[in-house]
Amino acid sequence: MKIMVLGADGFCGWPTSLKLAKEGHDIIMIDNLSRRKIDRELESNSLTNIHSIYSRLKVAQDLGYSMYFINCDITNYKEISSYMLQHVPDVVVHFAEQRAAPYSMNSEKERRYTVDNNIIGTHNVLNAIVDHSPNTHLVHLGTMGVYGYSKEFGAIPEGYLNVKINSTQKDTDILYPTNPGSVYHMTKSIDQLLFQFYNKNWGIKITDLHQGIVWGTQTEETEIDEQLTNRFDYDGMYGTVLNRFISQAATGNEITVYGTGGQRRAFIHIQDTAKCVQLAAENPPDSDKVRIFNQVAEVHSVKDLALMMEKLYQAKVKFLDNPRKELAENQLEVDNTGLKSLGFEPIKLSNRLVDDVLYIAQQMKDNMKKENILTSPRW
Ligand code: NAD
Ligand code: USQ
Repeated sequence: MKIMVLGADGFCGWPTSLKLAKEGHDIIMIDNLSRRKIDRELESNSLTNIHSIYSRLKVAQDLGYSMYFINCDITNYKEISSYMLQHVPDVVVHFAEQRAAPYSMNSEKERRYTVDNNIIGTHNVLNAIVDHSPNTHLVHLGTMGVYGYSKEFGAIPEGYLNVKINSTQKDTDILYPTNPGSVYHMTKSIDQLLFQFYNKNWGIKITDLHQGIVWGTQTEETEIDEQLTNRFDYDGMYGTVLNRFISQAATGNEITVYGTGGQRRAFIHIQDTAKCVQLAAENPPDSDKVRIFNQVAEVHSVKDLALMMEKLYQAKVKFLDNPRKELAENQLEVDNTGLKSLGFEPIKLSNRLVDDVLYIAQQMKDNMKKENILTSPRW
């Protein structure tokens, strides 16, 4: 298939592009390299040494992969629509959004940037598909954060909640009520409404993958050559909790638990991100309803992860005032039967896998800027 990957230079986009290319698909990679620019703006960095998109691409092409890169900002409608018209892809995989909750809550500049970038970008992609490639299947990376993280309505279903209407006593499926915890998560909630409308009105085929927190850094595909190395965020803005804890343990820093650590979240390994996107892309839905899958492997509390670091690596755990407005404790159960029915066999957290990531973090420990560990804004 011809697959256009938006956000193909990012943490999830790069290994997924490689995986899809290895599986024999033709990959048109699109990115405006804004994530690398934000690293410079924050004076932060990936813990791993990442090569330029052009060096990455050259190595991948030498391996025989059909990959091609376009530097394009998807908020520029003229550009993204002209590439859609030129390529008419079978599938568009959309990773190209500002994805850090803390960054999106930093100040009005980042709040507005996140909304402008994410909403305009997603809306442009939908319009480019309607106008130039109406049979394209859009696979979007959403987030578990659109649901909030509670068992208020029972186990979290895949996008739609079955309810009984009091006045009619009839059962119906409604889009799960959104409960975002940051401006970033709010943009993903708005994306959902855009998808419902574009599907209803134009019958666009859409899969929204509500992904949990991704951990790990390398995949089978990025390990092939040093120049294909994937990024590893550890800082207070972009680093996600488990990778932060692993990198903190690897560098002799304290494990930074926010609040009590009673927050339960869903997790998935980066190799599985690539696998799940492949499964969704190769198995398109009907166009009569937006298909929503929960892209998660397992649920853990933040505290349990910290205690695991303490036990495995004798790391010191530090409980800090929580900079975020979130539930101090929550219960969470998530339905992930959709992707499993397509063949997804989740990789679960194991000592061996954590050891692999820890080894990389130890190798790269000189790259860690300690002053960037606690940079989250408070909200
Ligand atoms: P990332 O920041 O590493 O990658 C995003 C990429 O998109 C970057 O390379 C960036 O330059 C590009 N981009 C952003 N705006 C763009 C624009 N307007 N035009 C073109 N390119 C643009 O983030 P990631 O961790 O790879 O996340 C990818 C997607 O997966 C995001 O949409 C995110 O919400 C979702 N997701 C990520 C996680 C996670 O834990 N990393 C979990 C759940 C969902
Ligand atoms: N946390 C700590 N200590 C830290 C960092 C985080 O205790 O040093 C806690 C946070 O308070 C929070 C939890 O860990 O309760 C998760 O935080 P996170 O930064 O790992 O995850 P989050 O902000 O939710 O965002 C990440 C990705 C985002 C994606 C989301 C999936 O950055 O793109 O959408 O995970 S999910 O969380 O399932 O909604």
